[in-house]
Amino acid sequence: MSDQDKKLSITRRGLMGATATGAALAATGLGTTMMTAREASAAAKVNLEPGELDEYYGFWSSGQTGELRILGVPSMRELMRVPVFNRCSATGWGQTNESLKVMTEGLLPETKEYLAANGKVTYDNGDLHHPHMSFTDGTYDGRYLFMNDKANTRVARVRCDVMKCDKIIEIPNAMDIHGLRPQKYPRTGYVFANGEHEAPLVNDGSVLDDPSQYVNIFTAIDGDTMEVAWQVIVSGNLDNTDCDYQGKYAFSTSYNSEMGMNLAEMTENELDHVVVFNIKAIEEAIAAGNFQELNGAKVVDGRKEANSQFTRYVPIPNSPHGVNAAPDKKHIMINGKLSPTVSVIDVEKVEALFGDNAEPRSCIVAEPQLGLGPLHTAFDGNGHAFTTLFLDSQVVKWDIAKAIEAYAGADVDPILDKVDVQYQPGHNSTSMGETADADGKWLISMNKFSKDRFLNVGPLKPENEQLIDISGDKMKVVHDGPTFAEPHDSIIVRRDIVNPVNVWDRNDPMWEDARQQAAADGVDLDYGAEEPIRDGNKVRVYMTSVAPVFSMEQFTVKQGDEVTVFVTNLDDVDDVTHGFCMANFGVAMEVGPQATASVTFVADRPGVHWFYCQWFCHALHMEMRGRMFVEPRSA
Ligand code: CUK
Ligand code: CUA
Repeated sequence: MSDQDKKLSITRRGLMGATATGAALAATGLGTTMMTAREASAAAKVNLEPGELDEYYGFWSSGQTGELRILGVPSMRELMRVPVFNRCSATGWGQTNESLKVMTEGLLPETKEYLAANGKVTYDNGDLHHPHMSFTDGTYDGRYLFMNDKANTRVARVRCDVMKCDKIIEIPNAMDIHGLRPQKYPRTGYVFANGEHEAPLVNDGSVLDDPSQYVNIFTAIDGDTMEVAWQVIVSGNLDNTDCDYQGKYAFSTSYNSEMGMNLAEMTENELDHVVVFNIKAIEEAIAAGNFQELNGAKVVDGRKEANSQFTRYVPIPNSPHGVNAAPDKKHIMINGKLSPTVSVIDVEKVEALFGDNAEPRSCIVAEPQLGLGPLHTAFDGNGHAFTTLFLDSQVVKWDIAKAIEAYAGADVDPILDKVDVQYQPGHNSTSMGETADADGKWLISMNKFSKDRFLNVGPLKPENEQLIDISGDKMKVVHDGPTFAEPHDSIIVRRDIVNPVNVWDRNDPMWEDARQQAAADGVDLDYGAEEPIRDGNKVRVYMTSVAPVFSMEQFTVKQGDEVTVFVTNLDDVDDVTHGFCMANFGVAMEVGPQATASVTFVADRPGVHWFYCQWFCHALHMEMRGRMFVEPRSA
């Protein structure tokens, strides 16, 4: 045990005493009893035999890596990485014309200007925290995944049929999108997104030190069109968000109701708040034209002092973090972070908040003391909640009904079990747990630190995601899953809901631009062209690929030409992906079966240059290559 771990475990024991849960200590002791039959079968389910498929898809964020990851649950095998906000060497994401269109078309004009001044067309980093699937009638529908970029204030959408990102938009007026959740009912619908960092509403350099001019922005995005539907100006900053199962309200936590600019100021108040958004009232104001237009967005004022029907501020102790709607369609959990409590909102009591003289905390029906650092709560669908305790390095299982009884004065302890996790958990997620179909099988605890759990790989350690069997009364950690920077959040989706294709549709909208350009050049993408097509100093090369050959063995361009190469993969077979790499030009991309991909570069290096297929496709994959001849400028 390292010194730091000793300190940690001592601290944890010390703190557990302070949380007044003798039962919890007894419960954690159970981890050392002999394996029951149920535990043995859980372990068997985790270790899938070669060739066996997982029961669930896990969709994972990757934090500052900027991509979406797909895992199998319960095996915790990583199945795929889907580039979104990042630049990907393997797929050419951030380099192909198709991906650059997705990455640039939704940027704000001033961002494009800023990037151009720095010789770029798009950002190549992102901070992806919260991936969530679209809903229909309170459960996942397998259409889309939505996710935020905290680093550059964007929201992205991934198509679940092909598992590729098809839309990225930058959110105007807001700063640094953090919490994100899709509307659950009647469908998605809106994607709700929190701006985390407050800033002057007109942020042109004229205001720094006047907090009264700082605002924060809550955004509803239309998940079908990926356009901003409306925005609400709020008081205090915004952290996480979720919404009800009725389609009436969204809820966002604020850890800085003080509008402080440094740590001391931000943590001054004992009470912060959760903002309740009245979706109908906002929609009515928008429909009636009662909004201001700000950078193209329709914005209403929901600040405290505006006293509008758009928002209510419910006081919550202290710097609340996660927001989680329970599958009972009735309760919303607000996780206290600096307070050892989770505040439980009854959605049926929210309407009264918008009446006259309502007591702002009258919607709170429970506030159990769970332990230190409650961050996020997940559910099993059987009336139980599972909350991560960051400081205690534990997950606590508690009974929602008992917590409500205790709040009403009954002498009952809602805490059912605690289990140690390694170490410092942030989000957790349960199988189907953020839908009405929560099935109570698996819980993932996403832990920020792994410390000594894995072979040492140097000062930068992996995180540790632990799989916990929650099918019995006691939780059981059954698997450690090391992972690279930094999965914040995940969802676990039943596999029958997710049905991606094996081969692209030749008419996919992804290469509509390529199709149109080819038509304008009199070329059919399915056949390619014999020779490059010249258009001033722009040259377009159309080739097809069928393992193990490209349709062009060689082509010639002039030094300084802007060359666009289109590759259409005619192979119509599962898993025969080709690639195109133009060596020494920094150009490489993936071309999936029946897909077209294109890339543009300036041919400024005279001589013979090889292009080759960079995705292993055939016994003669090495031979799948050809030459580009660049005639020197003087010739
Ligand atoms: S979150 Cu993003 S900072 Cu989802 Cu608890 Cu951690
Ligand atoms: Cu085609 Cu490798």
